[in-house]
Amino acid sequence: VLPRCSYSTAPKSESTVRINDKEFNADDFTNITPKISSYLGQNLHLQKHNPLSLVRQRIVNYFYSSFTHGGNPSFSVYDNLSPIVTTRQNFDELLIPADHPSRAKSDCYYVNRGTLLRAHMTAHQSELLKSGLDNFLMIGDVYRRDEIDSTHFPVFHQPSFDPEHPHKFTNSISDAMKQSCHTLEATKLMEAQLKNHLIGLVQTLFGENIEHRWVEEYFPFTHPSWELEILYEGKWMEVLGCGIVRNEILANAGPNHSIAYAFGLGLERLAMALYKIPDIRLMWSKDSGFLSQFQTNDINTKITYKPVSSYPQCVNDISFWLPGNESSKKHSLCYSIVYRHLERTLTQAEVNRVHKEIEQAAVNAFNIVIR
Ligand code: FA5
Ligand code: MG
Repeated sequence: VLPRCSYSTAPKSESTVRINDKEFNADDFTNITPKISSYLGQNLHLQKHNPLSLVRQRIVNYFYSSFTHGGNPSFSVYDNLSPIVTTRQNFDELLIPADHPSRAKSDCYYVNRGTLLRAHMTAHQSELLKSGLDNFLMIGDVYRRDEIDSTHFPVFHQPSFDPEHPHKFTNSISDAMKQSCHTLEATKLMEAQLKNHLIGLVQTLFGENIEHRWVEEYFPFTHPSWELEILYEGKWMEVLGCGIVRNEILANAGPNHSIAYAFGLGLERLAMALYKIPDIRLMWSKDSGFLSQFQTNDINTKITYKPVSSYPQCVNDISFWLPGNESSKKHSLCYSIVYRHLERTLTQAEVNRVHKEIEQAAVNAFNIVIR
C-alpha cells in the first residue's frame, strides 16, 4: 500500500498536508506535491529484483568485507529511516548556513517551513552519532527539485557511510588541506583510507579498469571534500561526494576525540553504469520487460540491460483446470501472458484474438479445460 498525500480544502491559513496518514500544517513554504509524495514508501532499494536493490546489496557486501571486527561487521545498516526530516536535521546540524542556496524553496520539497523531504542521507548523521553509533551505513530515498534529464531525477537513492577513528587533536590553522584541530598526518591518512575504500568499491562493482577521477569539492559539513567521477558512455559522470567530517559536527553529537570521513553515493548512477541503463527514469519502470531482466538470485550476475519496446504492455490471464480423473480433487492453474508490440500500441481486441488462439492451442496440446 503506497502512502498518499492530500491537501485539505480548509482556508489557506489553516490548511494541512497529509503524508502517510500524518497531518502537517501547511505554510508559505509548502511545495510538496501529491506526485512527489507518491514516491514515499516505494523503497525501490529494498525491492527484491530491482536494479537499485542489487547494487545496494553489492555495496553493503563490499563494506561488510572491508569493515569487520573479529569476523563480525563493525557497522550498522539503516535502510528504513523516514524521509520526512526537520530543517535542523537536513541543514543546521550539518553547519549549512541559513542563507545557503541548497535551502531554497526552489531546490527542496518542503512539507512546511520546518519540515522537508530529506535532500541527502547525511540528514541522519547527527542523530545516529548522538545515539552513540560510530560506524554506520544509511541507505534511502532522497528528494530534490532538480531538473529531470537522463542522470537527474527529483527522487533518487543514496547510500551514505560514516566511519570514525580515534584521533589526538592539535591546535593549528585551518587551510585548504585540513581542519585546524586535525594533524596533517591524520588528515592525509583519512584521505587515503577514504579514497581507497571508494576506489575499492567502484573496482569491485566495475572491475579494475574502471576509469575514474577525483575532483575537489566543497560541502559545508566536510573539509577537505571531493567528488568521484567515472567514465560512462564517453562522459564523466559524478557518482559520489565525500570528505572529512567537520569536527564541530562530531563534537556537537558527542564523539569529540575522533576523526571521521563520510560519503554519499548516487545509487541510480552506479546502477546505470553497471547495467548500461541509458536513462535514470527507467529505474521507476513497473514494466515486466524491464524488471524481469533483473530477476536473479546471484547479485553478482553480469547483466546488460536490453531496451524493451516503449509501447505499453497488455496483460491477459489464462486460467484452466489440469486434466485429471473426474472424481479426484481438481487442480487449476493461472498464468498471466504479457502482450506487447515493438512498433505500435496493441488494441485489446487484437490481444484477445491471439489470446484465444493460445487457449485453443493449450486445450489441444495438453487436454486442459479453460475456466
Ligand atoms: C551530497 O548529497 C552529500 N550529502 C554527499 C556527502 C556525504 C558529502 C557525506 C560529504 C560527506 P551531492 O549533492 O553531490 O552530495 O550528491 C551525491 C550524489 O548523489 C551525486 O554524486 C550523484 O551521484 C547523486 N545525485 C545528486 N543529485 C541527483 C539527482 N537529481 N538524480 C540522481 N542522482 C543524483
Ligand atoms: Mg555533487
